[in-house]
Amino acid sequence: MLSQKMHERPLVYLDSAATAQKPACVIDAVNDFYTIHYGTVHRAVYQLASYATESYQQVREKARTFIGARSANEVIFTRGTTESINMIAYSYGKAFIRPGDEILITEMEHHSNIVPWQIACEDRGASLKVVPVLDNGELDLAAFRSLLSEKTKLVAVTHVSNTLGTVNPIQAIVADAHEVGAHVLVDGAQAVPHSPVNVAELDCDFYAFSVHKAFGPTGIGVLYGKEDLLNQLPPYQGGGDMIDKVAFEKTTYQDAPLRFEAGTPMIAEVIGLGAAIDYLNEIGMENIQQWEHQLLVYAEEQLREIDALRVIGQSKNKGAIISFLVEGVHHLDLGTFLDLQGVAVRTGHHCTQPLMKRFGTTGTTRASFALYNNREDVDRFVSALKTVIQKLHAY
Ligand code: C6P
Repeated sequence: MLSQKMHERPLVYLDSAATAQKPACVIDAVNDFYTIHYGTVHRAVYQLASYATESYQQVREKARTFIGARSANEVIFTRGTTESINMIAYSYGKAFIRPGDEILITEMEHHSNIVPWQIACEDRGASLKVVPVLDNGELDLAAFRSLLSEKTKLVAVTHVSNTLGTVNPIQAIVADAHEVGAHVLVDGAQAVPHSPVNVAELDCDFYAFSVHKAFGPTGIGVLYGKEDLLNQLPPYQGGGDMIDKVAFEKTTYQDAPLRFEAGTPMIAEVIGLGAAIDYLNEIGMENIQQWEHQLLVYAEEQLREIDALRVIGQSKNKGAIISFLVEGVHHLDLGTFLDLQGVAVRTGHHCTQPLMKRFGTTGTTRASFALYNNREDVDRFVSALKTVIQKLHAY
């Protein structure tokens, strides 16, 4: 993938915040599984099915260690961050949210951590409150504290903003929320692939991420939840695997995690997740974090040389994501011309329309880095950007 050419130029892939490229070990693991090991899970006694079930469960344990959960029962496999948040908005909403309650989100949330809560609030007669973002892209923590009250049922907040790169102080947010008796859901989509995450240390109640952004397959995600809390929630979907006993008079359910995994799961995708975790562990999440940080610093240094360019999001604690505007140039034009230079960046609202409104724009150009990027990529990107801006400004 990464050594090919686009429009006859070396590919510079700077869209890992959207989705990450896959290491060979992940592709091989999925391929091997389909080629020689494939079978169903939790449903049969023959050798292939036993092997598949055992492998599937081993990945649950691997994922538990990877995010620092206390028990494998706290790790639910979903289709991704979006499904994880919808699941909690629905099931938690049904169990806990009452008319007059408040759900607190932030202005920097991805649509998938806004819309499910709007739906839940509408269904449950609750109201949605929004923590504002400061000019530098950090959360207004004073406003957050003043919005917290005994009416707050749940705080839903992103760990790292996919648009600004802001790393939020989750531990402090969780501590403040717990003080008023609120639960906390963390959207970890942009954190897990780039830094060590320990849910027990964060003490959050729910944590969601997508595996395709963490170098694994598409269509698979992880939802962490505290075990006692998960077991108080009703199922999100009904079907095979999630039941204890089924009778027409009354059906009883399994405890977490199976309660939330109705139907034949994404077996091969889970196997791919296991390989992705091994790969990340081998490199080391701290090494990855440091590597990406020096790329961020280097890229921001280079970009400062371009007068017409303004970076949106300059928080002190920042992931390797750079959103920017160029005076007199539409982000779509910029993205299109960068592509012709072999540079893949994302343009548009990044599924954060309220945040775009906050910064007075309809979209930005976004370069996002991952462990496979290097300084040469930054140099190519900045040089392409300078060429493109010069061309577009000449029109
Ligand atoms: N952000 C981006 O280009 P899914 O689509 O379920 O895998 O992830 C949704 C999601 C949730 N939260 C955050 C912080 C995210 O960044 C994303 C996905 C991509 O920024 C696609 S819009």
